[in-house]
Amino acid sequence: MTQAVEKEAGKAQKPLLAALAGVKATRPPFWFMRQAGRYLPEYRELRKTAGSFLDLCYAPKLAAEVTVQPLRRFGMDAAILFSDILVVPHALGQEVAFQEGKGPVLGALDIPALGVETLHDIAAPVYETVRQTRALLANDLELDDQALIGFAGAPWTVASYMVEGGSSREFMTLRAMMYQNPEKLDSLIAVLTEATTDYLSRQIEAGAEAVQIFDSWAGILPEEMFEKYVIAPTAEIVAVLRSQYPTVPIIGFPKGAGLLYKNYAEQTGVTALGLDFTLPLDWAAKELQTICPVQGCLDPALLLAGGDVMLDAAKRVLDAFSDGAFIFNLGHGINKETKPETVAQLSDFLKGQR
Ligand code: 1CP
Repeated sequence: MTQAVEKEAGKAQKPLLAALAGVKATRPPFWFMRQAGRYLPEYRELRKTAGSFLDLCYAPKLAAEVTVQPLRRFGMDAAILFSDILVVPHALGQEVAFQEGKGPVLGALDIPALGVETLHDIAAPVYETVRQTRALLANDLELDDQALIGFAGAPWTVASYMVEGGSSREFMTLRAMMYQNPEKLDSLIAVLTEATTDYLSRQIEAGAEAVQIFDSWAGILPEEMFEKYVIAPTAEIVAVLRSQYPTVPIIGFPKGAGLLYKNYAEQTGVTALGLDFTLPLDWAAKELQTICPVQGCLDPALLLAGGDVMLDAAKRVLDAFSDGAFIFNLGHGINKETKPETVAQLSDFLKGQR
C-alpha cells in the first residue's frame, strides 16, 4: 500500500463531507466560492498559456492544476472543479465566448436545436478534469483530506444567460418571456433540467464527492415564479441524483432568495444550503440551519478590506452558526481585486479555530 492509501484506509470522513452529513465541528471546514481564478498570480500565469477561457475549461491537465492551486497556497478543505456554468449551453450547441473585460457573450438561442446528445462529447474534458483532480488530491499527502466539489448552474440561472445573450442587470427579456411566452421558457428549462442532471451525474461518476448547484439569479423572482423556475427544476435534479447516488451530498445556492430560502430548503431536498451575504445571521441559524447544514456567508467585499474588520465579521459568522453543522464560505465569489495575502489571513484564522 502507498502511504496515501494506508492513510485513506484508517481514516475518518473528510471534514467537508462530515459537515455535509450533519456533523458539527469545533473547527468548521472552509472553502471559498471562486477560490481559483484571476486574483491568483499562478492562475494568471497559467491562463496565458491556455488560449481562451473556454479552452482552459476543456484542458483537463491545466484545469485540474488550476483547481488545486488555491489549496496548495491556503489549505482549504475542499477544491471546486475549475470550469464554468456556461459550459452547459456551449456543450448543448449555443455559441459562447468570454470576452476580456466584457464577460460572457452568447449567440442566438435556438431551443429545438439544442442537443442533449452532443452534451457529453463536448463536456467530456470536464469529466476528465474531475478524474485528474481526484488523482492529484489523493496522491498528495498534504491534500488527501480535501474533498472535490463538482458543480453546475441551476436551469434558471443558466437560462438567464442563454436568453439574455450574456450578463444582465434587469433580465427584462427573460422576465418578459416568463409571462408572454411561458411555453418557450418552460421548454428551455426542461432541456436544461435534463442536461444538468446528466452533467452532474457524469461528474459524480468521474469522482466528484459533492456537487453544488449555483442559482446566482434566484433572487429576482416573485414567489410563484420562484416555485416554478427555481424550486421545481432543482427538486427534479435532486430527486434523480439522490436515487442514483444516495450518499453524494448536494449543496443548493439560491443567491438572493431571502425568505424563500426556507421554501427552497424544505422543497428541493438539497443536502445543504449555500447562504448569501444578505441574510440575517440569526434568522438563518434559527430557520435554516435547523433544517439542514448550511454554508456561508461572509461578504466577499470584506476581503478587499482585510484585517480586523474582516476577521471580526468572520467571527460573527462562526458564532452565529456554532450550534449546528456548518461550512465556512463567502456569501458569493471572491472579487478579482482581492489580495492573496488577505485570503491567507482569513484561511489562517479559520484553520486556527478550536
Ligand atoms: O478570464 C477569466 O479568467 C474568466 C473569469 C472566470 C472564472 C475564473 C469566469 C467567467 N468563470 C470562472 C470560473 C468559475 N465560474 C468557477 C470556477 C471555480 C471556482 O469557484 O474557483 C465557478 C464555480 C463559476 C461559476 C459561475 N460562472 C457562476 C455562478 C457563481 C457566481 O459567481 O454567481 C456564474 C454566474 C458564472 C458566469 C460567468 N463566468 C465568467 C463570468 C465573467 C461570468 C458572468 C458573471 C456575471 O454575469 O456577473
